[in-house]
Amino acid sequence: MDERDPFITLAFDRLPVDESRKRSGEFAARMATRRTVRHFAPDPVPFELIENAIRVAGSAPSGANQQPWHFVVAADPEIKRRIRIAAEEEERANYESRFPDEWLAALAPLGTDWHKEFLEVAPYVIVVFQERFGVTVAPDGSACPVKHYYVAESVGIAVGFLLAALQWSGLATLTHTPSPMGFLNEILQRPANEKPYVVIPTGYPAPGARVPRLGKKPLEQILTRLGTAP
Ligand code: IYR
Repeated sequence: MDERDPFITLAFDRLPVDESRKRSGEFAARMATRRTVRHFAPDPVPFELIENAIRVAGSAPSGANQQPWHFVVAADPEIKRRIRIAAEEEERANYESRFPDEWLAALAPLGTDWHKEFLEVAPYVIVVFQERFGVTVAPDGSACPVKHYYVAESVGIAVGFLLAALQWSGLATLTHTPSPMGFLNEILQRPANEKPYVVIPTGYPAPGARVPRLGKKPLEQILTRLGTAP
């Protein structure tokens, strides 16, 4: 094996097709039970589950493999409290005056308002940052920006992986986007090339947690099949 060869042979375990069918069905069934949860139990969750889920997120494909993401996991009650206070301040202004009526009407079925207690109650609040550009150090020691490609798409895919991994490991999640989110750079001390993408409280649901009666579009509505593969 030539260590200088920039290509390696793919490591790929081809599964027996029955095994593929079984796994695909199990995964689909497990994911179908996912609901966005806004009421969490304060119960502890092994950090290992979060670490593994972030490993999964970090395995996502990305533009030019630049992996333009960073995940901050807030478990410290004081930091979670500061995030809650700042998020509620923005969201209060959103709900009370900034959201147009059309937006408020779209949100009505979700039953959301400016209160964001979950930011303190959930044992972990994962804050996902997108690296809008990279930073390298030039020979003279100055910082140079590096262009990143397909940043929002790449981070979106990684967040999809993250949510699926957390669901698969038995945890509930919420995709929360307080707006604007600039306060997160300050509280979490992230550099200016990083922009908050989404906030994901995770943990176990509170006993008896309620969720809106919502459904997903049936397969026939979201899938168009053209022909049959051999
Ligand atoms: N960020 C606000 C409002 C909100 C917006 C959308 I679009 C949602 O799907 C849910 C909420 C909040 O978190 O309440």
